[in-house]
Amino acid sequence: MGRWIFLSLLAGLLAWQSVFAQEAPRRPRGFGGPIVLAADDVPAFAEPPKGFDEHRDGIPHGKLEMIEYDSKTVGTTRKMNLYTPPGYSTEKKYPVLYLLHGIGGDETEWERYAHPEILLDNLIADGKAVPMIIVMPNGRAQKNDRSDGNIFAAAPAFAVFERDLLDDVIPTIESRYSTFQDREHRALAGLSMGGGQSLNFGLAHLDTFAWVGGFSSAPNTKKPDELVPDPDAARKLKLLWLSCGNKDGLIRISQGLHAYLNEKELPHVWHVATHGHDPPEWKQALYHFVQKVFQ
Ligand code: FER
Repeated sequence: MGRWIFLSLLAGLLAWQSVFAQEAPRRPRGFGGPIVLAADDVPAFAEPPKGFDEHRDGIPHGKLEMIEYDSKTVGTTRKMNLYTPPGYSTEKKYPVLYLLHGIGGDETEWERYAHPEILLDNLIADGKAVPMIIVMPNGRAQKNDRSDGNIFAAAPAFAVFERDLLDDVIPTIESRYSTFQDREHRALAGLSMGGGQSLNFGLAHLDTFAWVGGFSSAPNTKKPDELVPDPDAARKLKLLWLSCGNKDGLIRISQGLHAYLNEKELPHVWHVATHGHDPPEWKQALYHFVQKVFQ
């Protein structure tokens, strides 16, 4: 008898805790939200192998550098972080992945969160990713593009970045580096706010990008029928990628687009790993994404 009272008290406590856990905001603003998982909200890929994110001696290494460009859109000189693969040579041409950061980030965020240069050096050495250039620009297209003060106040500047990317960033890269210059050799992906940007801009410019990925996409993501008003036109994508952690209070945004794409029978990757809205999620998403592009 005592055991049953104990168990029902425990069950009651756990039930209250889960109600509380769903309702309590985990972040200051906007990141929360109930998480309701569907049967197909599961990983499409296994966890990366041990050591995938560790620098290896004895393999060729690429180069990371911070470069500057003049932005007509913003009217300032802006920075972007850039990875060139091992043995980069003007005798060859390379595809380019444009990789966008989140609302609190800047051009250094991907390097800090995921070390794309380590992931790529390892994958290229193992023949699992093609040598590519990775461009990590600053997606906050305004004169003060630092992530200080109220980071949500800069949300409109993340929409302005569409013009900076198309008119300033891409022409700069393609004039300074030895790149292919067609849609099949440009990929656009990003995390959270940058995931929303990638879906918004990539799906609106199917002639510019053939590979588009939204990682843990934020509420800046347009509604599914605005993103993909013409599912047949979007069939020319080589890859449409959606991923999100199953503990991420923003997952409803990716789930909504996934459901719409299923309804329209538009092929896409749906990868739901067991992370939150956090760097481990984005590191493994990038690891898998870069193995799917340009090949
Ligand atoms: C919001 C919640 C989160 C939002 C943006 C975010 C624009 C972005 C999160 C991120 O980039 O990590 O309501 O509105």
